[in-house]
Amino acid sequence: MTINETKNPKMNTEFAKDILQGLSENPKSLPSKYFYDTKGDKLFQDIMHMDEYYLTNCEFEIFTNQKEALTKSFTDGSNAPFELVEFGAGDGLKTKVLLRHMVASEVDFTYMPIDISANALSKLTQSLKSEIQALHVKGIENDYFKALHDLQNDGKKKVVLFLGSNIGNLTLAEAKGFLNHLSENLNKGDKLLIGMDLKKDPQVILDAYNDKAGITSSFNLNLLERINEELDADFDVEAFQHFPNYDPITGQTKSYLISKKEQVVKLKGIEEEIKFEAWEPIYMELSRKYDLKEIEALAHESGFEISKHFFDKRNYFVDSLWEK
Ligand code: AVJ
Repeated sequence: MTINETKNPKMNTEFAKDILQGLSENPKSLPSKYFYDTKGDKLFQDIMHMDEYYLTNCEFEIFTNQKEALTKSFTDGSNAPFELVEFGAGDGLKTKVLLRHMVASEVDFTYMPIDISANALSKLTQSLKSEIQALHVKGIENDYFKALHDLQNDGKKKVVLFLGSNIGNLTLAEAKGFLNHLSENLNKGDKLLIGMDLKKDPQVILDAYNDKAGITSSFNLNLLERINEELDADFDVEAFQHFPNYDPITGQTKSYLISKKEQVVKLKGIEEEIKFEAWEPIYMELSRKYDLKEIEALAHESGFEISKHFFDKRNYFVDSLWEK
């Protein structure tokens, strides 16, 4: 039987295929994009509030302390209306700091969050409408690049926000592809503000992905629980342990779930079995850290010039403003 022939009409075949493929390869892996179901969204919210997870705090500090300079650099002193497009806004906590300031300063712009999740988008636009009444919001439910492509010839300058070190989930090659594609869908003079996590004390980085309360561990294990639910599988989450590591040369933080014993997991929904050796890893997530040289190279290779770097006080994180 193939996945397309399964009897369960509720099963998401794309999910089933990706999970089976990842678990059939050697080494095994699972796509981190599947972390974000309802429980995963909630756990990621908790991660963003942890002391160890400095990334969110740094970016919040940058937006709070440098909102004036950020706003000025978006408009270059011109009064022309523009579009502030955000990829993957989430709950918009950081963006709201900037939006409030821009509205109070009577900057002429429309905020356009793009998300493929209609649910996430409507939650965000609802809360924005009640919290910042004078804001012009136009949520777009689409793929990032399709949405940007549709806006390319509307005659408005664009500033794209891609925050939170979301680029860090991509390999270097994927990041180059992503940024090239982004650049192709912008016009000369359009801008990108991209949040990137910087190389730093390796212990600080490791602690961010290995918090004492075990929230990041639950965040990873939750994908096994999701597979149990959606593919009628029998992962015993107690038999796996979260293990992050950081390579200070490549800047790659990789998270693994390690099988603590030899075991067989049944995926009844797709009639498959997966065998684990004792101490066999599943590669779960990449969170890449960059240095400024790598950021410059990435910008230039994808057709951008760097206008300005906005750092937090500790230089842990950068919101880097690029112009096409
Ligand atoms: C949302 C992809 C930026 O990689 O730092 C947080 C996700 N994973 N803790 C990151 C995450 C574990 C996060 N990003």
